[in-house]
Amino acid sequence: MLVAVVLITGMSGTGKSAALAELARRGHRVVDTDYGEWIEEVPSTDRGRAERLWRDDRIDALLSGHDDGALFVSGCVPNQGKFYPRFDAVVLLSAPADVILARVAARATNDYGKSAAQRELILEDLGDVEPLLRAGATAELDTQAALEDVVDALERIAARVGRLRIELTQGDITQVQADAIVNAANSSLLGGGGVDGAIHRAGGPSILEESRRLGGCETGDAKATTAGDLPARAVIHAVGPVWQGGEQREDELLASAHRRSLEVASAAGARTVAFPAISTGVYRFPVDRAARIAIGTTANYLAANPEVERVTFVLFSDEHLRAFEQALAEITPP
Ligand code: AR6
Repeated sequence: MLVAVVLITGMSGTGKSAALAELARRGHRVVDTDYGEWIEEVPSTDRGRAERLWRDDRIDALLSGHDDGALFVSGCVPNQGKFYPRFDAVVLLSAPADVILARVAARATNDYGKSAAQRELILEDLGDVEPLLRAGATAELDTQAALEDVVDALERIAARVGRLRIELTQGDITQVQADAIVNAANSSLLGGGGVDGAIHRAGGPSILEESRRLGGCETGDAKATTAGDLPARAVIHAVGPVWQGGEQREDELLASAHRRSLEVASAAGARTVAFPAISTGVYRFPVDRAARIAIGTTANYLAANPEVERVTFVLFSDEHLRAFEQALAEITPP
């Protein structure tokens, strides 16, 4: 799943609680800041009613402590705007005034809006406050739609804005913990030097035994075996292109080797995948160029495939690490 923090805001009666309950039912982490520890009441206001504000320290800890999957936070308080930069999306839930009034009159969970004075305030807020929320929101959803559709849309928003789950590390890929380890193989799939040799040595002979039955692999494709003694579920044997100057579809074939590796890893149920810098050793692919292709292809795949939680590139040398850091910086918003 992506790392994404989404604020769901909107006036009373627009369906924040219902959306949150459904998101929780679907397994997402949710926090309703209308209740409990998140709010402090501040006495003075221009309208003579106590103002309910987010407690900065608590909200700050909530947002900075979240680092896995989607977190949906709901709330509607005057001081929420200062936290907008910390959210990946701010979604306004809205509905026409008559729909809102009918909902608050009918709801059993919350007494707010049952009195004539409160109904008056709701209408006033719709006029004054909702336009401010709209101006700060990155998306708006009309909650006259079925709850299922509203929540589907919220999930799509989280998937779209989620931050990349690509990590870089320097070291030996056979020492890295991941569900699937990608090998930079050759089309015979019968072993070789470099990272291929290291994986076969660390994984033991069963990997080669299985590989023999696969009948080789085209350049740009990938095939899986089990991982032998390695602490992974699978080894994905990818065949990158030999660099021949750049006119022999090398870029396309290297992208394809990454995409196919991720597809095969997904099919094997892997949530975490580790890659070496395919083709940049014996196959002499220029490292900067290979890094951009590897990172770009992986980012596109992850954006469309939330079931893969994390991809780690395990880089052997300082030079490789720097090239991948640069490529990652180029596609990461500041
Ligand atoms: N962990 C992580 N990266 C490594 C490791 C390791 N243990 N060992 C080497 N690397 P290469 P290729 C780096 O040559 O260019 C084999 O013989 C290495 O520094 O392993 O795709 C196959 O059988 C380089 O950055 O793969 C093929 O015949 C990167 O891994 C051929 O080499 C890839 O280097 C494939 O050549």
